[in-house]
Amino acid sequence: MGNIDIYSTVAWSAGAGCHGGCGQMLHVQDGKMVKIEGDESHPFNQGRSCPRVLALTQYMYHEDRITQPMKRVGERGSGKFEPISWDDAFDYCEAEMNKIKNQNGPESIVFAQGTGRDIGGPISFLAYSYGSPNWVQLGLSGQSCYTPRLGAMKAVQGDFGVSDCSQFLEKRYDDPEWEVPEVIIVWGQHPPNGCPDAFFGHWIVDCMKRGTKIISMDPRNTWMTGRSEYHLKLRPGTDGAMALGMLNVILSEGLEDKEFCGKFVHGLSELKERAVEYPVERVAEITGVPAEDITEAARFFANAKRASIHWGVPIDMCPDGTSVAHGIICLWAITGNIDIPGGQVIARPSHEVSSYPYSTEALVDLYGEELVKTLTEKRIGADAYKMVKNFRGWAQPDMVIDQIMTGEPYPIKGAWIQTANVLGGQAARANFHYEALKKLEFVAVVDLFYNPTIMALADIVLPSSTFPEKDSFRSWWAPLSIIKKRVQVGDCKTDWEINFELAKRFNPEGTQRWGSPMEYFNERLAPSGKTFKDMEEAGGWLMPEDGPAKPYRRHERGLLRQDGEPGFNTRTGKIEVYCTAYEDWDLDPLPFYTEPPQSPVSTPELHEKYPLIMITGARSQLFFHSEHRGIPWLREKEPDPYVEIHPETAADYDVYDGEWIYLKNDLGKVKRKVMITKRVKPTEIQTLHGWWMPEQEGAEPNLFGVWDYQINQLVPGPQESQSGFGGGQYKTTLVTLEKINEGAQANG
Ligand SMILES: Nc1nc2c(c(=O)[nH]1)N[C@H]1C(S)=C(S)[C@@H](COP(=O)(O)OP(=O)(O)OC[C@H]3O[C@@H](n4cnc5c(=O)[nH]c(N)nc54)[C@H](O)[C@@H]3O)O[C@H]1N2
Ligand SMILES: Nc1nc2c(c(=O)[nH]1)N[C@H]1C(S)=C(S)[C@@H](COP(=O)(O)OP(=O)(O)OC[C@H]3O[C@@H](n4cnc5c(=O)[nH]c(N)nc54)[C@H](O)[C@@H]3O)O[C@H]1N2
Ligand SMILES: [Mo]
Repeated sequence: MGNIDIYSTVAWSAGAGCHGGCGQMLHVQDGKMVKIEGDESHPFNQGRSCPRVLALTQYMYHEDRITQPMKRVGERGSGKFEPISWDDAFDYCEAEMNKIKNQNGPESIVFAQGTGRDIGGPISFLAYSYGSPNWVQLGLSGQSCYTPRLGAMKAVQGDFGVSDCSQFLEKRYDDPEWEVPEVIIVWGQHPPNGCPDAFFGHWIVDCMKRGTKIISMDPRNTWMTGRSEYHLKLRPGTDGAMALGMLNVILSEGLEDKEFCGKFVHGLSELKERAVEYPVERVAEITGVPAEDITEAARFFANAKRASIHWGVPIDMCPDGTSVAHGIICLWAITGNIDIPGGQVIARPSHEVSSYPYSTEALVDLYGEELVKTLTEKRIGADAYKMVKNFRGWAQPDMVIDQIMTGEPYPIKGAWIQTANVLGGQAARANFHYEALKKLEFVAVVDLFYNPTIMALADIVLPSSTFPEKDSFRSWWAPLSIIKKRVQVGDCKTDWEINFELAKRFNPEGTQRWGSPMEYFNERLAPSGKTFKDMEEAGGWLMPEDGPAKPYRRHERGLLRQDGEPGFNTRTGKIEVYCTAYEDWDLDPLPFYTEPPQSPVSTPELHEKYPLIMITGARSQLFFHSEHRGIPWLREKEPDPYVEIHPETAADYDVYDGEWIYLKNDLGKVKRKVMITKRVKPTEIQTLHGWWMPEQEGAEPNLFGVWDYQINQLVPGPQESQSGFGGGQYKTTLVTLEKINEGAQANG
């Protein structure tokens, strides 16, 4: 046995699964990774790791890992695949995709990704090189993951913002410029479990240890809510009303930061008029939270010198998520908590590096004018929703699947699926997605393990790599990091390598200046003044330097606007609580509240039949969405899909702890194991999504048991938001319980 060498890299994508950013030390012996641990010198995680990273050796060298390109040989769904060479695999994809392009046009293939991994760069590179504007988070109803919050921030304040936990400063908590936030509202988030959106969850805990007090906005009891000063247990999906109620308290009591508002807030009087429509008594009735708790929490937040709001995906999953986010932004804006130490800090990519080009000029240069025209003219959803047209560049997921089903206004014939388990976890209306996607002529999936989506649909499967197996880079906020390849497993290639090869075949002219992905990386990294190699030599990461990407008070120093004037990066130069961009997009320029599409209030009859509000997908540390069910160290800690049920509800339905039952509504029924717990209220239940059983038969009709356990069969769609963003009904589905053994409806 050779020596063990220890290398550093940064975790992102396959392996941990997550939104990434943690520095890791890889212990490598004879070309094989034998152990991994957190890198204590890395400012992001400071040595800490999650269970999924710690189990990475089991993931990388798992016997089920796909390590060669596989081509389907039997019928679709038969689960019969045969290994082929990479050359043959690329030739096959090229030929099949060109066939569709010639017959139907390049827009007839959709390029589907999952959540925010290291995929935006490679998948847009391939989609646009091929000529399709239809890059989409396929199945994610309402594109309800961060996009609504990001879109709202961009529109209202011209920039993105996050809770300031010193993450933009190299010395972190020891930096003299940083100040501890007095209060953080943790709103629809469970930071220790998820670390979403380039935010390390334990930063909040680090702040708590230094004195930060927490207000929790969560229908459930969690580790975090138990340590909060205030815990407002609102009814799922009523966050928009809660934000307006708190705005009402602050504005009617004159607790806003008058100096900041006078200088930097546009439309305060209009906001006041809107907030008046939401007196706390009304909000108490909507949300189920006592009026005095709302009032006290609002005062506690507004009276703090430094406060911020850390928010999660349930905000996006509220109907009109972009408006809910708008209301919450108003809270930090009118209290002057933006761009100050310990407040909401403006987040820009370090050194202005991005993994793919955004500007029209750069897009035309790389992909040609024809493609760029289709981004507004043919991209699905751009016509229907001005916000979708003007923000982010993705097709609207609910409309994509409807179009696959109907063929209107033009047919969709193929899908390139990379980093998404559409049928196993991402899509609401899972059965509808199954039916629609079955109609496609060509489906390629790039993944690491067989899953229900591959089994049901794939014509070809291309094996991708985990983060220790790849070269890549990461520019999502700070630090700017490189991901450095240290080992190789089987014949796996990275997403960049796979897409780069095919992109060159489809767009030889636009891509000719790069001979390898590394040459492309160096071009993207250029704004930092460093090459990949330079960064490697400098330790692998760079913290922001003084300028637009580094806090604080950039709005006072004229660092946020193109014209160099003080103020924010909006049309008026102010934070637009009355939002002129929303006005342009035919949306209400002020925050408002909409009741969830299914709820005791909006559908009382349905509620009578299905009296439980089902929250799905409160994150488990052990699994990333539908992943990791086959990793022994992780699965043994959480072997079965359980549903959290309050003791009173369990008694009403006569079910016992550990009993297998069905959760049921008009869309179907799904198996769960009862966990009796006071984590939830009697009126609500909670269960994790993404369940399938890798140990079961994968071929049709079983598809790894997905139809027994996949909760998204019960989640309805499409979204009904006005902006096209937000409103996936993942947290507000109405269901009932049914006993399995007796077959009959339980009482209740
Ligand atoms: N009921 C319910 N459903 C939900 C949610 C919920 O709260 N409730 N949450 C929704 C949200 S917010 C999101 S973002 C979606 C996420 O949905 P997805 O992103 O589709 O989630 P995963 O199950 O992680 O599927 C990712 C697939 O990509 C593969 N993969 C992972 N990393 C890589 C990589 O680096 N390269 C390649 N090629 N493949 C990789 C994995 O093996 C897996 O098969 O799910 C949504 N679904
Ligand atoms: N380990 C792990 N980490 C992950 C993921 C994973 O699957 N596993 N997924 C990643 C992805 S893509 C995302 S989007 C994030 C999501 O992670 P988060 O943004 O934290 O979202 P959730 O875990 O869905 O829910 C967080 C809390 O919100 C509460 N909640 C539910 N409904 C509502 C509501 O209507 N209003 C309010 N205010 N609260 C509500 C839940 O009870 C829960 O405690 O996590 C990311 N990180
Ligand atoms: Mo997400």
